[in-house]
Amino acid sequence: MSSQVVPQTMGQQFGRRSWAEPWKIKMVEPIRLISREERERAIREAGYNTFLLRSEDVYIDLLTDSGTSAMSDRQWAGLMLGDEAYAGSRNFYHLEDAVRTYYGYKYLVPTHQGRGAEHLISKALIKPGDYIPGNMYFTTTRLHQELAGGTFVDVIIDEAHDPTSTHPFKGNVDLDKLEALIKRVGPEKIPYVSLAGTVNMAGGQPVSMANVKALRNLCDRYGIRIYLDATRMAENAFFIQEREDGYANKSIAEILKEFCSYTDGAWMSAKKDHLVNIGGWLAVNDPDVFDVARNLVVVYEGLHTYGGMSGRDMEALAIGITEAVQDDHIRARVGQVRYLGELLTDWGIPIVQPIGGHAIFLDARRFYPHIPQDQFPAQTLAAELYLDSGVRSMERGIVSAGRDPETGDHRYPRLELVRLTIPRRVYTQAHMDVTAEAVKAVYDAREQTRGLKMVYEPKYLRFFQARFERL
Ligand code: PM9
Repeated sequence: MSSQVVPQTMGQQFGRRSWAEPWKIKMVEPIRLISREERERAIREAGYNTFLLRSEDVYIDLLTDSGTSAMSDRQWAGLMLGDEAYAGSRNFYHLEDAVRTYYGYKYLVPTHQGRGAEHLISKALIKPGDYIPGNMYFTTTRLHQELAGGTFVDVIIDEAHDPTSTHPFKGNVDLDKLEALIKRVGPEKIPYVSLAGTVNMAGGQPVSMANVKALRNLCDRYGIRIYLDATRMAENAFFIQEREDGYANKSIAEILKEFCSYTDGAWMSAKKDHLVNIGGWLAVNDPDVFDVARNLVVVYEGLHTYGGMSGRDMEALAIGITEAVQDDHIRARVGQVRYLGELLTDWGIPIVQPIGGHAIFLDARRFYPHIPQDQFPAQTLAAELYLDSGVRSMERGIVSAGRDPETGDHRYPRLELVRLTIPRRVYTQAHMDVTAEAVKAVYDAREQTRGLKMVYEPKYLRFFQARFERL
């Protein structure tokens, strides 16, 4: 696959060298595009929420990259090697080895997926009244911090909230903002810094190695721990290799391990970087934190040698970890995202820049300047895109931000986005072309589009289940 637009003439083609994915396809799953009338019925019945569509009614599914990757033949073979013992499964030890080898942490607690690990770390470390600074909120992460009695404080650099800023490391922590918080509330009220690489809600934007090193120095001065959301850290390592001085000749695996060495532990939604359909983990260096988390896991997830996964899931995950850090895999993965983003940029469609690791984020504010934020422009855009083409995307704006737990008011994030999330090793360049053309068609019809009103709102993580009607 090329990251360039297809050339018009053979002359232009001369000298061109494309790259391609480091795999070939062995098994396929049919997909189909239902008619416009059927899509109209489907999205109305789903309350204009793409999470409530049936997957059979979707043509190209860019809802999420979570649990939607294609496993390799080795991972499928690994499923046959599942040791389904209740306790001490051999696959758990393979997983523990893989996490130690590539992430470097000492102790591992397996969980059924990322939010299981977020629950454990939040419960283990946060006391009511604590503050948890982080480089932009993530929906499930912040909710678990709040449910444990904490308050999340955003300390990401300002550029992250500006979709047009081309800062190469928009995921960086603003150390001045963090130090101001430490001085205001006192370090004893900050159980840890919640650091994510890459930053999902900012557009899949990376954190630099220089930033995590400086963060470590600052936190050491105040005795504060750093826990990493490592969900897309392999992708973060790619951006460091590409953009940061001194890393061009280091492998993704080396960069990943160095980055983790500046942190005290990590939680992981293995459904992303690790190329499996289910799974997660928490890994830490502190034996006391491990002790608490290992005790909590048996209450909420399962025994400490499976944590909600079957033996075969853990085997596929252990293999996925080794595949996830291969340089040619990551290059092709981010390259495919970039291919779609470059097409849209060339056509003048407003997206978050620079193009991130796992998705293209359409800027719904610039798409629909006539739709006020409380009429849900991004939710509207996701519904319109599905209607046009059967492409499923996800709202990442005011609906995802939810309500302030103290005032009960909507939170109004500066970023009002729709995410076109690319599953790993699943779609081809032609699927990206079809998607780009669908976005263009919706963009061309933008002036006629009206917003939505919310008619059902669940208490937690409302974006998953809220329902809307057309205004
Ligand atoms: N992320 C995503 O689609 C899955 C559903 S939430 C909309 O982006 C980070 C950075 C994530 C993440 C999930 C989780 C939670 C933690 N951190 O979904 O519980 O992107 O495995 O992980 C989703 P689980």
